[in-house]
Amino acid sequence: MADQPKEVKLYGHGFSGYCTMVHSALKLKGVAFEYVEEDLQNKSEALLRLNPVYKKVPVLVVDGEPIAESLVILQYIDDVWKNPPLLPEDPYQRAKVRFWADYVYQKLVPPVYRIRASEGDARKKAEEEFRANMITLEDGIREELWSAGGSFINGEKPGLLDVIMGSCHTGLKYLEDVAGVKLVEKDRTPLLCSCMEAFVELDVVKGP
Ligand SMILES: N[C@@H](CCC(=O)N[C@@H](CS)C(=O)NCC(=O)O)C(=O)O
Repeated sequence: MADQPKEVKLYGHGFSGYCTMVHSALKLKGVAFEYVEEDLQNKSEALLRLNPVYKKVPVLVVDGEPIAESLVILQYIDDVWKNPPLLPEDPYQRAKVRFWADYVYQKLVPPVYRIRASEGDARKKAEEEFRANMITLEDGIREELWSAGGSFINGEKPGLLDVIMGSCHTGLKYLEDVAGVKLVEKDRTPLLCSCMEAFVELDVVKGP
């Protein structure tokens, strides 16, 4: 077995859902790491050097090697620290999970940004788009991934999609409060709601 990495450092920001995903995955895997909070208005030289292409957090640095982009980082974490696994073993099932993970980034994140940046009709349109895309995600997960049993999309233990959606729960609730909108609808997306709630209640996720 390859040697386990020795030094793990996460550059992040407290209000970033992307960083929460990486943070949660490291905690689920029991990986000890150093956390560096970035000032995004005044980015450190280290961040600019470690992520010269996008200049964004999160960046995970493992034994001096930087990895950027949250979805890439999450899959890297799963490759290096095998247990508990976030992706299924079966290649087709892995592809399905990756498809829906990408869907979250392509179809749920953009309307969230638009809700935050707009008002009136534009905000209403973005809200509707978000809610409709949540229903598509719920249906897709039910049809292709979920196997009834366990509190998570993944089953008994949280997997990649639980980490992604669960890590967005607090931010979505906050956005609902400040923007006065309803984004997470229990009656229309009950599976997603209960999995997200189960995720944030995990002791290991709630802990430091
Ligand atoms: N696609 C990236 C997005 C990361 C991202 O947007 N990070 C934000 C914080 S939530 C950031 O660093 N913003 C600083 C900037 O845009 O200059 C990922 O998945 O990691």
